Amino acid sequence: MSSKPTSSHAYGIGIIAMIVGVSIGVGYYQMYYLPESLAKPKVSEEILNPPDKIEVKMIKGSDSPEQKDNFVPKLINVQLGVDNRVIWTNDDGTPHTVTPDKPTEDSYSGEFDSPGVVKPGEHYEFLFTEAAEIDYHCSPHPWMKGKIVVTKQRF
Ligand SMILES: [Cu+2]
Repeated sequence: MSSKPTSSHAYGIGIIAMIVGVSIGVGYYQMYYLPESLAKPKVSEEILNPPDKIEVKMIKGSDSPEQKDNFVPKLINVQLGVDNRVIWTNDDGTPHTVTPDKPTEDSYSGEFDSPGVVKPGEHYEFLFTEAAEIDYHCSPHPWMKGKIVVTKQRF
């Protein structure tokens, strides 16, 4: 039997210290962790640095509506963590754009849309970080059409 008055006093201080500690923790979580986690989604390392990439060419003569092929390949199947970086290169002699049929945004990379035109010899690059299905075209040449299907890794 040893219930000295000092031990219950120490117990009270312990409780107060714990309450202070928890509220500092909650405050820290709300001030720093929460805004940061809301601003940018967590994206895995494999998706941020995929081992492979996909190249789409805007081939010569794409500016002609008579020509069947323009964005080559027309349909691309993108796998997150494998080849989710896509590069469009303009091999034609006319400026083109990569424009989604309807506004499309990736939560990490932002708006999918080439800023202005892609001049001959230049390219537009985009890192897809989430599943999506996007139909796109070239705005000065609406007969130029392509499709992107982004899926999760299949294993
Ligand atoms: Cu074009």
